[in-house]
Amino acid sequence: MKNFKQNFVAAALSFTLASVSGQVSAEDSSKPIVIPTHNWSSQVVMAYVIGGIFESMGNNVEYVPADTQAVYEAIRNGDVTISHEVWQSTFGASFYNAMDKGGIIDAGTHAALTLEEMGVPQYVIDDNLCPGLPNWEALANCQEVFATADSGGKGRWLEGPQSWHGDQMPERLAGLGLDDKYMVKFAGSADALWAELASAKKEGRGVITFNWTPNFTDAEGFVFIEFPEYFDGCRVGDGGDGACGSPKGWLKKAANYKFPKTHPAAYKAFSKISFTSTDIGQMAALVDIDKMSHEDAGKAWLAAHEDVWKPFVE
Ligand code: TMO
Repeated sequence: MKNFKQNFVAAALSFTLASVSGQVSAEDSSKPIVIPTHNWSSQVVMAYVIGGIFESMGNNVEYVPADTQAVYEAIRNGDVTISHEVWQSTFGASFYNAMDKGGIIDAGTHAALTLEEMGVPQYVIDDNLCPGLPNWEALANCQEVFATADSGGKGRWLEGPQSWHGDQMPERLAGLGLDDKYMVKFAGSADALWAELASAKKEGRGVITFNWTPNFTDAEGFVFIEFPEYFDGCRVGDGGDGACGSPKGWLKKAANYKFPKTHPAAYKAFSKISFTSTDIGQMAALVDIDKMSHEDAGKAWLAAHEDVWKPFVE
């Protein structure tokens, strides 16, 4: 017994020394890392960027289209491995709800700061189409500037797909006392937002759409409306009256809790990945301005920006 114990201790000690000197490191599993794709451009391009980074390390990856809110539950139970764009305003609650249930981990925060908010193109401000903007109170006096054929005489807010925020924007209009003057229309896709911005610009007319930064629209100029400041609990879904804007937020990465164990090298790289507003704006622009496919855009971005991503795999 004594000999066995001594041998065991000696073996454990040499194992520890080997680890410390870097001779032992676990191999990543050959099982695919499952990366979700959603319905806005930077997210899909970044899926291929991060998938390409994992492949450059010898890993296998798989892409699955996923619901933008339900994906956190899918990560928690292991059907999906990561999320690489967790936007605070839109997905913070679903992310932390999943964390409360157990199985999803915070894999770090991108350098980019984010805002997801209703706003107007730069020319609406420059041409003074609604005096007082971007202060939200100016909206009360110019609903006709933002009226459209389908808005019943009210001003129209073109919100993103309803799968992103549910009834948050109609609730906000009510909370602000603007619901007698404005209505919300949900766009069927992000592309419908860009099509409406393009046609309004061509006609020189006022338009209010949901948008976000970082995005390809940063380059041209998009002005977010300034609403009463966000605080935890101000939204109707969180018990408030909804009369607040969106938080100036973070952009996080999330992973299934087993990912660091099954794919230690890929997880290490993923934990280091941090994209800036410039990086993310470029990824969106390759699709929304240059009209590349998401997959080609991911490859093109990787080829042009090795200086950005190679340090993540070192
Ligand atoms: C989550 N999004 C960037 C579309 O606001």
